[in-house]
Amino acid sequence: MSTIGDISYRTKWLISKRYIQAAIVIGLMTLVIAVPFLTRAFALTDVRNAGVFELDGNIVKGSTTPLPTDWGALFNANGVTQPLPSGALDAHWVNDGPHAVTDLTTFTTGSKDTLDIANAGWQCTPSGNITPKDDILHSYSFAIVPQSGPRAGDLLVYGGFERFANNGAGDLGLWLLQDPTVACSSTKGAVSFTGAHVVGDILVVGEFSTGGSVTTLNMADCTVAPDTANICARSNTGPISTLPWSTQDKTSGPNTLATAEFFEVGIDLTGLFGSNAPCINRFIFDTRTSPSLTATLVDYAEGALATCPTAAISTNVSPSPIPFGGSANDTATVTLTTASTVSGTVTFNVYGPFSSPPTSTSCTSTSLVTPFSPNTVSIGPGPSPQMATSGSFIPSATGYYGWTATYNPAGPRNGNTVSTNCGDANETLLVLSIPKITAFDFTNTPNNNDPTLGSGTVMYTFKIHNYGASVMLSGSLTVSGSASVSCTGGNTLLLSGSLAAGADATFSLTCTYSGTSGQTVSATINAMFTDINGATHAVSGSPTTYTFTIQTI
Ligand SMILES: [Ca+2]
Ligand SMILES: [Ca+2]
Ligand SMILES: [Ca+2]
Repeated sequence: MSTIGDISYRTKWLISKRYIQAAIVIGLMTLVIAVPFLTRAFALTDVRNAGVFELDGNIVKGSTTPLPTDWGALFNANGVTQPLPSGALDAHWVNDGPHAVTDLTTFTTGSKDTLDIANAGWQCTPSGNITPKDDILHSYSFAIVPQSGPRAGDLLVYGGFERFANNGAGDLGLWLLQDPTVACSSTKGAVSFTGAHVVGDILVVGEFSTGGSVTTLNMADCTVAPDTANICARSNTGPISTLPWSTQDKTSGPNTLATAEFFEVGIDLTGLFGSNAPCINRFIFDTRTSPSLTATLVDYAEGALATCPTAAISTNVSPSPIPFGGSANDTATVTLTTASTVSGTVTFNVYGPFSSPPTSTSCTSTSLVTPFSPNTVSIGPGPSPQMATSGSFIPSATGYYGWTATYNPAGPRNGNTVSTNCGDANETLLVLSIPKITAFDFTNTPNNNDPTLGSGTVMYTFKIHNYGASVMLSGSLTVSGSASVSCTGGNTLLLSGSLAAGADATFSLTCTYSGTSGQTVSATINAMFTDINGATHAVSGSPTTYTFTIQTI
């Protein structure tokens, strides 16, 4: 059994580092933190005393501790992520063993931290012969924003891994990467990584060294300056035999980890970066020949860890349709993929008027309605989802209008910029002119409204008033019935012609009829109008039909 002692103790920040590829200077800055270890007894704690995760050098949640979670509570025996505690953003478990199986994810010897990931700077290769102390078996990640306590609102990231042996000195690194596409796996020969570094990527390095008879391991950050240090790491100071999942060790029996074969670290990214911490999407634990940036990298285990939520936006224009002269609003709902805060602005734009419902290509700079657009309103801050309503839009012409809405987050922790598309459902406003039938009557002679003689003359009159902008009328007044009926100029009176704003159009039709008792004469208005945008709609108003019955005595 090995012990850990004389753990190197140092802290180093390199806040500016450049990767040079093919004579092109790529302006990448990487924060490099050498994890300082200090040997001392420790109590159960968390990074910056956050009180949300057990950084206690073991894997399972303590039965008597007050802290809400540990690795063994985040994942089941198969590494499947379990329901996460309040404020949690993401958690992933990666299998990188067992030792006897060829590992498809190890670095080629030419891969260095100082190289960019892209352009073959990092390459992977399979290996069935990893030095036991450098062989990672499992790794895991967790991100949370505490909802209460001393670090409420901070973005905390945790990582942990198991290794196969503990003999001799050992070194490790943890990359927190923003590019979600960083990955590599090879079944034969060297394969280049996908993805690239992004300014703000983070590397944490640390080391195990042997000697002495120390049986506890700690990081200075956890206990020396617990309220201000933003990194806190631990290793197991004795064998771990209680594991939620199967693992192995070179010298112990199955499902036991010897001293210093488990490592975990917590990082307060808000403490390091302030409110604009980079959006982490991948984590990579590696083993290495030293904490140096030019160390030869050995094994790695990579997985996802999304610290920033993805935003979705949905919208609804209401009311629609509206009469010309009315107003409408658009309401946007922004939803985040994790329990995060919606905060920022929503910008609404209106396009039109169009003669038909807008499509995905309708919204152009020439159809943008100004000065109403852009109409920017604040949204949140508040827990997802949040809603924002545009200002009231009063169209100056009839027709169809298309709305779009864009969420502009205050920061990456509030999600990404996301927009609706032109022609989306619920984003079309229809503005109608409002011609209306304001009068419809008829006069019967010789016996008005009492056609007891079996025959007579009926004159129909009706009026359409235009409350809106100028329109073209169309349609008809049609007279028919089971009685014999004949109208001057035909039984159908066609409606046609323009109707100016505010004007009346009056129509009349005279008919003669004859029939027996019970037979009917009926007149129906079917009036339409076409607005200045070419859209055709029904004229409103009622009644549109009169029917009378002949009653001879
Ligand atoms: Ca624990
Ligand atoms: Ca690996
Ligand atoms: Ca491995």
